[in-house]
Amino acid sequence: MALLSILRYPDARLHKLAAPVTVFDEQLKCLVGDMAETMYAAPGIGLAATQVDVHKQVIVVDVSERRDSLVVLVNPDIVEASGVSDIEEGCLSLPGIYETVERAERVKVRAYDQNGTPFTLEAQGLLAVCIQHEMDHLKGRVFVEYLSQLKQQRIRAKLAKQLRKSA
Ligand code: K1U
Ligand code: ZN
Repeated sequence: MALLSILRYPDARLHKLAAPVTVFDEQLKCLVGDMAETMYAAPGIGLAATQVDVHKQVIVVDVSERRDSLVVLVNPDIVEASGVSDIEEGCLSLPGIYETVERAERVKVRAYDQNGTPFTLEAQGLLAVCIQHEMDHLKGRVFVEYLSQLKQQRIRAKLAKQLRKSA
């Protein structure tokens, strides 16, 4: 397995649309393994393939405290959504930025695992929010894009300052 580098906002590649996976092969399993290792090392509770510059519909998520409950979602599709959640979100592509975005509190998701086996997952709370956040990445959308233009400007300025400091 390998650690992958994570694209930083406002990299234009974060806005690419991910294509559905059509072949469930060793290359896909390798990508899933590398993404999980990268997410745990970051550390994060989710990661979308888009963030590692692979434009396929693949997500890994683990919101457990013990970091032992990996969920792999290939070609995820939300078939039911209800309620309103206002959990604060972070993003490995925008380190240090935390904002609340309105999401569904509960979702029912249909997806495939890395072997091509279909399954349905009913999620709520942080897991539901994280899945919606990662699915947005697959559509080329970053969570801060739900915020006002003024907030987005401030965030871009903060990230630019962070970059200058680290250079
Ligand atoms: O960049 C990402 O998509 C991952 C992101 C997922 C997420 C977090 C919170 C709400 C919605 C989606 C993160 O994992 S940011 C890091 C983070 O939240 C975290 C890291 C370590 C322990 C606990 C949380
Ligand atoms: Zn993110």
